[in-house]
Amino acid sequence: MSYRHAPLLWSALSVGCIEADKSGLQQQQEAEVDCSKLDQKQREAEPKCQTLASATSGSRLVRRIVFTDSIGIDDPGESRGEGPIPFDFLPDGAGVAVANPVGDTVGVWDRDALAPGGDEHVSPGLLLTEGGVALGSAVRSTTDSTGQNVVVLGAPVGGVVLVVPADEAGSYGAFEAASAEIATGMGAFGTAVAWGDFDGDGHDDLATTAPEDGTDGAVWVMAGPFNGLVNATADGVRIGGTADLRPDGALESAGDLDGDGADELLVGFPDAGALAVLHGAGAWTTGAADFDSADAQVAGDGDFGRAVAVWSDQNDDGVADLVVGAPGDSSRESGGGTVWLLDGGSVLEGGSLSAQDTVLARVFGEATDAALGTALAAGGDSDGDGTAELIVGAPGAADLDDVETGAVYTVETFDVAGDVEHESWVGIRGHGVSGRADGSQLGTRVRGGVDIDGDGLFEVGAIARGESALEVIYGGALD
Ligand SMILES: [Ca+2]
Ligand SMILES: [Ca+2]
Ligand SMILES: [Ca+2]
Ligand SMILES: [Ca+2]
Repeated sequence: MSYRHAPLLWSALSVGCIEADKSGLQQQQEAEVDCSKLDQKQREAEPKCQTLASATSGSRLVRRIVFTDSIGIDDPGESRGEGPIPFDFLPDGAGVAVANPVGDTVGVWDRDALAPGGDEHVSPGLLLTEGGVALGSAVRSTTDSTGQNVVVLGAPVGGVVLVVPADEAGSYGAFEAASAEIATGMGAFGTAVAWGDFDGDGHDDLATTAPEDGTDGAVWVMAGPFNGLVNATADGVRIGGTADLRPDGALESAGDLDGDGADELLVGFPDAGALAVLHGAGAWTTGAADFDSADAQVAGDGDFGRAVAVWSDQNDDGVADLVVGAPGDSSRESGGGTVWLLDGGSVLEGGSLSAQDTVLARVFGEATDAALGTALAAGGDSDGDGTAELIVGAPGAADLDDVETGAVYTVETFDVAGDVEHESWVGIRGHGVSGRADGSQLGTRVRGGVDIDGDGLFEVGAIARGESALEVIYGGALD
């Protein structure tokens, strides 16, 4: 592989190291500040009002892949409609799987195709197709509990989830090789998928949303291991939505937050503005349930629950903390969006909570319609300082010239204060990358946590929806 620095592929890296002055911060928390009455310069000087827009510059290696007819469509813009571009990196940084659900195709690119510095088109090494099922509406790649690498694909028009294993050469074969086809055939089953050991028996299980199942939607949970056809209706467990809680957003395994050996499940309800937390090995893993019996419900505003991620323990209480995106939130800028950092320990205690009850920090999008928090992912350490980062997408964010390119941020930490005034934003350290052009919508989807080139620094992947492109931003030093 050849490596070269990308020559100003990014118009500007729009977000820089923002380090809140903590002594100043504490003073600021004593006084009320109305950020909406300050201009941009005043806000940037005011810790309580800082957003992700403060600037520096830098460069990292990047690789862009633009999706053309080689993944089964003639006109990427037209054929994709307005739909998303789901993707996931393959385990061990072996490549990436990117879906076009409108075209019923999933392309798989291997590591070599992602060599940094390039901008030329590369066809996927493998193309998976299955007509008429909205293949790849959800894409999740993982290593299962037996050590097998799998790609899990949701196909909600077909009401099916496919589990496709890697062969001995590490390639993902045709669907004939799918180790499992898990289906109800209805209700948009397969719209979002999560993978974890929810019942705590040592085998990975599958959860999927079915937002059109019945009146109020549902989440289905199927116990692994999987082999062949699985009839979810007969062998799965249904968690029914309610009139207030229709599962139409994020679905993630939280990992084992409480250390009892079973993974917790996080379910987002952005239409309602809520997040449900179901403790692993709960009654919902063996029998029908509904979300009124969730261990915890956290309520927020502005599409709260559109995206969710588990981050490292930010307040040093021994419990990993949760990050929830509310990309439609307008509490600071109209449609600017908000990312909430919630105290995982408080959420584990359970009950009916508001986001404010459990907040450690929150960050506001810096511009109208920035939609900060549209996508979230826990990343690895991309700059080599030893701390893993959180990846945040804001597809409507503006760059330093106020061009709405979208942006993706790698957040080192929110500066969590012991006694947080919930209305204040308490500082952040992070970096950002802007999209290439007006309307790029960089940050529509984000993933991370893989080291593709093996240099020990982790890469960040982000969809630029407006360009029908994936940008892979390689880990490296920042200027
Ligand atoms: Ca299990
Ligand atoms: Ca647990
Ligand atoms: Ca914590
Ligand atoms: Ca790397």
